[in-house]
Amino acid sequence: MRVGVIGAGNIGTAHAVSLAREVSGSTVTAVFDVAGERAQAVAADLGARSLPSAQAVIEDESVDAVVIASPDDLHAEHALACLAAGKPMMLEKPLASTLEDAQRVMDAEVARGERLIMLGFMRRFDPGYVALKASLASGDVGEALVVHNIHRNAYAAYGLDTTLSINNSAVHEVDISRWLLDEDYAWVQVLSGKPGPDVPDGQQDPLLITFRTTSGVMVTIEMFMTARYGYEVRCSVVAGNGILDMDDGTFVTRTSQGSRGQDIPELWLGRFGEAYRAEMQAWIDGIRGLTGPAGASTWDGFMAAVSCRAAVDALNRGKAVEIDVPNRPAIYST
Ligand code: ISE
Repeated sequence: MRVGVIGAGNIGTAHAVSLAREVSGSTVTAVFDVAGERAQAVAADLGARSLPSAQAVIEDESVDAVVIASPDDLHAEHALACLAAGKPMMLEKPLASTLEDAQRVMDAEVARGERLIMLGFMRRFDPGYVALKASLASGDVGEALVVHNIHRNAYAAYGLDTTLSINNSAVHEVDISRWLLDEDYAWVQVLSGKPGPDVPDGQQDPLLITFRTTSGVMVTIEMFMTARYGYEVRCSVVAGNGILDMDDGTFVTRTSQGSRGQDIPELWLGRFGEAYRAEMQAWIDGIRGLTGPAGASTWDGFMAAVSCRAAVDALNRGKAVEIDVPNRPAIYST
């Protein structure tokens, strides 16, 4: 698969390098970024061409498939252009920056009648979450009653904006808990309280978000964007017959000089490196026809957008909000 990459920031560059050097069955042939020198540097490093626009990448004859790692508010525009060109894409999360745009992208894919989008919810490929889902599915601890999530960033990489904390960050927990439990949300409430020391006036951080699923499982998310000390993601499931805590295989405990400790990453690339690599391999295998569709679909991205919109409403209105689950279009039934 000859892949074109739109967006050569941290994550776009990581995907490009992984596709060129680690994933089997793919090469990178074209790169675009608004910062032209960055695109040129990545392209030169990987033996690709740097092109003058996102559209040029999408239309280029040397591009069979596209990675979209542009800013969130351009996801819909770039996804719609790829759909129009009939090219498969790995679209970074979230599906779009608004629910209305998410709906437009899903409608366009449904109108085409074929699934071309894999959404970048990489945690579905993280060994920790995969093991957690397998343990839960084995039935050993019984039925899930509560899922507790913790998601902390050392600092808000895109500036602290409470809506973005939900739509760009907590969206990961919204998706992964829905995937773990295999059900949708029916209800959400959001609390904020005393702000952390780095929180500007008018913004709220940390947030405590609670969803209830259609069968009644409670899902809690502590979303703390300005935790200072490092990047940390945790998940525990409280079930009827036991507890599952996700181990974080990335850390080594070092005991020396009378103390015991672990290094923790500053950013998500350090924590989820293997998940990103596995996600890219699954995407390439899927579009080469070696496996079926992999990872999160447009429907999963749309349901995450519906759920995040309800959470933002709940925060702004200061009360719980009910969530209506729309009908799932037939192309997403498998
Ligand atoms: C960022 O965009 C990501 O996707 C990271 O995985 C997440 O942890 C971070 O909070 C987001 O800002």
